[in-house]
Parts: sequence; C-alpha cells; structure tokens
Amino acid sequence: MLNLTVPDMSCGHCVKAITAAVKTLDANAIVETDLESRKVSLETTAGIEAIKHALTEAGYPPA
Ligand SMILES: [Cu+2]
Repeated sequence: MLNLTVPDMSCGHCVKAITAAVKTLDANAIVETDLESRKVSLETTAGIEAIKHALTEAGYPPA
C-alpha cells in the first residue's frame, strides 16, 4: 500500500486523470482517493518512483 498526498487533486476529473496515470503503469492497480484530504492510496506492483513520475507527468505532482 502506497499513500501519497496530491495537493492539486480537487475534483472528479483529477481523480480520473490520476487513476488513469496509475493504470498505465499497472492495469490492476487499486486506486483509492479522498478529495477532502487530497490523499491517494494505491495497491499496486508499480514502484513508488514510477508512480510519482507518472503523476507528475499527468500534471498532479505528489507532495
Ligand atoms: Cu479536477
């Protein structure tokens, strides 16, 4: 389980974009998001650095 904070995640569109970015790395990833706290929890086989890079590329750099 990876826990990230993504400050720019502010609506459902962001959640979709973040989920899509993770799934390009690991199609079977489980992505849970909490908009209020800007937290993203991931169950994935992808590495943390790869995830951070993908989210940053998607425009949602983790804090
Ligand atoms: Cu949004």
